[in-house]
Amino acid sequence: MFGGLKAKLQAARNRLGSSIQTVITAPAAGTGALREPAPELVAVSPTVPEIPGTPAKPTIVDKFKVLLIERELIVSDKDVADALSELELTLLESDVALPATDAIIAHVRKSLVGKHRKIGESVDSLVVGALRDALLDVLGNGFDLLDYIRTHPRPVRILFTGVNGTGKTTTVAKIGSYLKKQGFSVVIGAGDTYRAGAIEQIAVHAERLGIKIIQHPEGGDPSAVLFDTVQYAQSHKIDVVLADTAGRFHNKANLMSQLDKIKRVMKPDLVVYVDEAVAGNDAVIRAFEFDKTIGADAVVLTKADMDSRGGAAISIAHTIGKPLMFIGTGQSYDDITPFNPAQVVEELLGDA
Ligand SMILES: Nc1nc2c(ncn2[C@@H]2O[C@H](COP(=O)(O)OP(=O)(O)O)[C@@H](O)[C@H]2O)c(=O)[nH]1
Ligand SMILES: [Mg+2]
Repeated sequence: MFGGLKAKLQAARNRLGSSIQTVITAPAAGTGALREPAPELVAVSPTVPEIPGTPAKPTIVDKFKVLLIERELIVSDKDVADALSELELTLLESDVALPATDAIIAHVRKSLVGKHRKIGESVDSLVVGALRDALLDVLGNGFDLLDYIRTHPRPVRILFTGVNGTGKTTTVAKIGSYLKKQGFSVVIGAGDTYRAGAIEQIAVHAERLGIKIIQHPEGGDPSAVLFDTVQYAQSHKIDVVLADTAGRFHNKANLMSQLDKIKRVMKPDLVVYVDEAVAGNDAVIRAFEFDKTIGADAVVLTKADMDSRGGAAISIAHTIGKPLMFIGTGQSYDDITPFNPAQVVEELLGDA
């Protein structure tokens, strides 16, 4: 996951670092900024290993990674302009939505431009710190479903929505399995009464997972099935109701009014919008439209295993203002990961 974006961010980080290194080593000229002359800064490269027989020749990247900011460093807008334009392009190419890209660039610029006086900090940690803060800012806080369930009256009712084929039914099964392993009791409502075979599909998952399912015949009213599911949960003291629904587009008025009715009848605590990470910016736009039309409290992005660009995962929370809750990473029940922004940022910016 995020493999492509990670490599690109690494390149952007090196590029930003070397443009700041140029500021440090260049004589104070031109911009009028007060810069420390080179002798005030210590360029040390003790970490570059000596290979016997070959004199170690640190690359420019190695150099700036250990170049320490000893006194005041002043970076101007102009110094990082080219590197920031490259970062912008990198993000857009990775399908990061424009508003999220703009926010990241503005944040990095704000962190880097101006005065820095951090004794002993390396240029690289200055750059990584700027990128980390910018990414954390757009990724938001995530959504801890376990904590939500623990702190809300039972049964917690969760309604899954989205367009066709994005992985709603699979996600309902995966989350059912995840919650069961965490010790919660679960009932699934087979709310896709529309597509042929949909009821059987979710019923097979439920049976494999040992989870109770409530179903009506194909073609029935999904509100009625989900109403029955909630009633079952109430009378059996079940912790969580997971409601599957048929896929639909936000601009199909009749299907959206059906969803509206479902909401009125089952009164979900959470409406979860499911889309696929591989759809990139399209997923972000659809999530935005869905949220506007029917509302969404959190998002799940599936098929992240098939997406190395990572753009949708980076931009969705910032663009629609709703947290990303889980990432789907494959076809097995365990292929689901709670979205943890700090972990994702470490993965993206880590050296490994
Ligand atoms: N690779 C991969 N495939 C997935 C993931 N989630 C769902 N799928 C597959 O996507 C297809 C559609 O899933 P389904 O749950 O039926 O979508 P729905 O129409 O939204 O209910 C199925 O073949 C799933 O196995 C995922 O995280 N990774
Ligand atoms: Mg389905």
